[in-house]
Amino acid sequence: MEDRGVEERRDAVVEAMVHAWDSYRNYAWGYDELLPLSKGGTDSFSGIGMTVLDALDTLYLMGLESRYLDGRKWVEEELELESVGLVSVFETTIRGLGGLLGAFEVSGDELFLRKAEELGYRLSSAFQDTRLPHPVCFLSNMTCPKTWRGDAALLAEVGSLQLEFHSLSRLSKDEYIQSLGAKTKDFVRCIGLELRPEHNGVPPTSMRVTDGRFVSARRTFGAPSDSFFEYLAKSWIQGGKLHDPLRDMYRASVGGLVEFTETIQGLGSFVREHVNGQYRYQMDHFTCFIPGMLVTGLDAAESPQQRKDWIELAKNITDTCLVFYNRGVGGLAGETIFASNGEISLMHGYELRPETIEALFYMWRQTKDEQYREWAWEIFQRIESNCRISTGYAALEFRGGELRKKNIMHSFFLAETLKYLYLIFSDDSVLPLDKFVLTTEAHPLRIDTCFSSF
Ligand code: DMJ
Repeated sequence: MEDRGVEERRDAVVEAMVHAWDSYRNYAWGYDELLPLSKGGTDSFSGIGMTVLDALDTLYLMGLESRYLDGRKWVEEELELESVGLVSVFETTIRGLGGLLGAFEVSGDELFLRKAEELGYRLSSAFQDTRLPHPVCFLSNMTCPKTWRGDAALLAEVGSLQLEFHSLSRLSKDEYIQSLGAKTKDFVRCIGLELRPEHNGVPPTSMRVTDGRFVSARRTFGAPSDSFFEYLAKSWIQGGKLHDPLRDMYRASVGGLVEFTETIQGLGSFVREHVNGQYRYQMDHFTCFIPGMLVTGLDAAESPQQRKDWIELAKNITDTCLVFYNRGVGGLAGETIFASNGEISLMHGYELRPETIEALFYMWRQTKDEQYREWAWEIFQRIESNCRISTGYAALEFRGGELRKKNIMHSFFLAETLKYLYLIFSDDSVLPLDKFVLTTEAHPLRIDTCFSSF
């Protein structure tokens, strides 16, 4: 028998999704994201309807059928990729392509696969003439201009496209589309070739797309590198745990993570950055993706002892992320935490981000310790009381000594934050982790056990 309290909590999360979606539907339909304060929409991703694409699989999983069908209809009748301008290849892959593929995986509806093929095809202009992918391209005419960074791109941009493109290649019957997954895995191999022993498995934050050379002296597990590490583990799992070099790259990066992590009084396991030969005591909220990554990648451990160590590290970093919340104004965490000479300073505010809730979800699945559900519920209630307004959910900033609402509801709030909350109060049979791998945007992609890759 299911615990009544859990069922009620899950229903409350579903109601929050209804409120977020209906607000977007009422005030920002077809725009990329909702502006909850001004009751309008913004095309923060060049007008691809990002919130629709990002939210589809969450709506489906929650059983919100009429809303899901409304989103489906929009994809069928309104999504015109040929008229979308300049996009970030990374954001469009993880949110848009991942969203369409996740919707296909949960529903089996071929419409989403057809649209994913078209989007994957248009994005593939980024892969044509350089060693690493261009970071931005026009979907309309499939050209890729330089950015203000010139030939440089960021680690997550070039090294975390492979989960989505691997799935697309596997599902498509088109020969060209089938070739794209391998290309995105080649990018990761290229990054691996540039690594030196002194990097300790942790590449610098940026590299030249022309020749793959590193062009930064900063190394971090936070932005803009985070999902690179996550995708090492997850693409090894997605490919049936068959490709040893990928597993070895992942293991090496966790070795680096151990070096980067220091215990700090009052904070616990703090994941530092490395800049110009020195550690810097700065940890992003983004970094709270690490416990989920560690739990997902446990089978890559070299020994039972290492497995235990990784679980312990995951637990400790989750605890640190909770400290960020408990010490933040309103009980929510801002973007970055600094620690120096025994002093700790937190940025206050909250961007509706999922990473700590994601950590709680994976720790719950791994340990079945009820405490993780309790913490998730606590954070959900803080979101409800601080971020919810009659026209949606608003991110928060700390200005003039108080928390103020910001005029944005990010699409990842529907794709990730509310999905992880729903999953934590659901049975493990909803998205079983031996059958699905969740992308960095929490879109479920099926693990293929008889498909050797990389
Ligand atoms: C999401 O879009 C993805 O998780 C991405 O990898 C980085 N973080 C944002 C949400 O915080």
